[in-house]
Amino acid sequence: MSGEGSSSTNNNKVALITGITGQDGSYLAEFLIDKGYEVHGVLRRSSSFNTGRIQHLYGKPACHTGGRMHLHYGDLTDTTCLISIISKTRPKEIYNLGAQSHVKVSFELSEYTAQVDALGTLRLLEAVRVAGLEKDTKIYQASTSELYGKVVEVPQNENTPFYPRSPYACAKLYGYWIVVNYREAYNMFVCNGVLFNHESPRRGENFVTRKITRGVAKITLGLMSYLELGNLDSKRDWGHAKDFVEAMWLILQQDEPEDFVVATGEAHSVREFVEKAFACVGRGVVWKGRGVDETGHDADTDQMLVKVNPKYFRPTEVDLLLGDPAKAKQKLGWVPRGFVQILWLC
Ligand code: NDP
Ligand code: GDR
Repeated sequence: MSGEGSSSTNNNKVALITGITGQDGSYLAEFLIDKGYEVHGVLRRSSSFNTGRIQHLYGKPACHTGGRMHLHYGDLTDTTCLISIISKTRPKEIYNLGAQSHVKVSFELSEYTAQVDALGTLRLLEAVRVAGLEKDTKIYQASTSELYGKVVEVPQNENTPFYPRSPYACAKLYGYWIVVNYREAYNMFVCNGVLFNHESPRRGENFVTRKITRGVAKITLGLMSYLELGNLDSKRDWGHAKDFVEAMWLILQQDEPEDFVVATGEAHSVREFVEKAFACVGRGVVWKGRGVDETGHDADTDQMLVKVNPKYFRPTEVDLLLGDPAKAKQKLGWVPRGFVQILWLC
């Protein structure tokens, strides 16, 4: 697989995506292929198939016979392979989406999360320099609203100070600043997209939106009796992943490298998400009890549908994230969709 080099290295439209098998990577690959790019992706070796989100792309003539999608085994913890892939493919644009991206898991895998999310970003930047491409290659870094953590202002914009609240956010903080530093030190075209939560039917099943929508479906089909959740009162600014990958591309099409907040500008609680998800199958939810004893019941039958389980609480929580996408709207001409559609698309 790694033997497949770039078939059109003089082409300006050659992109490399780390994290191509993830939610965002799969939408971005689709988006770039449709725009005529030759797309290279870094694929982690796994004992079971991890290409489910991009499998359908092989069916596309442009990818299958047109040679527009290539996967290379690699890992953000392996400098040598990054140098090799970048030297061979000579991408004009790199999208660094690869990460251990689960906030709760990062408390258990803190060192690994730092290796991938923090040092992985540094390795990628250095690999571009070692390949001698620092003046030719634009780089997008997947930064996150989790950087704002215990927020110091609402809504959060490009000037809001950071206050990370998890090993994941601390690792991403390093990623953010090393990108800024390489831009200033080496005049590289490297940008942070500070993206707020974005979801889709391809979202990992242990993130709260997919967990809720799948839970509601299973309860409706009689395959599960109730859903167990953690903090019901945290609020997130949820958008759709398809919209957000377009913003990533737009960020790299600007004349100057800059950082952008990408968000919908609307926040909703997990509790509200649960209520709206059950409303989709015609059920109202009535809440009883408080804190760890809180439960949600069917408004008509009193059947218990939701139960709080402290196992899903985080040692330090991020209570409210609400982004101000004014700069992205004004400079990129980027427009997000609303919350109602999101529920349908999850
Ligand atoms: P996913 O968890 O769906 O995808 C993560 C991707 O990274 C997968 O392709 C995964 O591979 C890959 N990956 C994990 N570890 C490594 C590693 N050591 N080396 C190389 N690749 C690795 O995340 P999303 O698509 O949701 O997010 C994309 C990026 O954007 C991430 O960096 C995330 O932190 C960031 N982000 C996401 C937001 C969101 O709401 N979705 C918001 C803000 C930022 P595999 O498939 O093999 O596991
Ligand atoms: P988040 O997403 O931590 O914001 O990170 P997640 O969906 O995991 O949590 C959102 C909020 O829901 C609360 N919650 C639960 N979360 C999960 N996963 N499972 C539960 O059972 C549950 N119950 C309540 C959480 O406490 C939290 O407040 C995502 C990731 O994609 C990051 O990579 C990205 O950087 C940020 O979004 C922006």
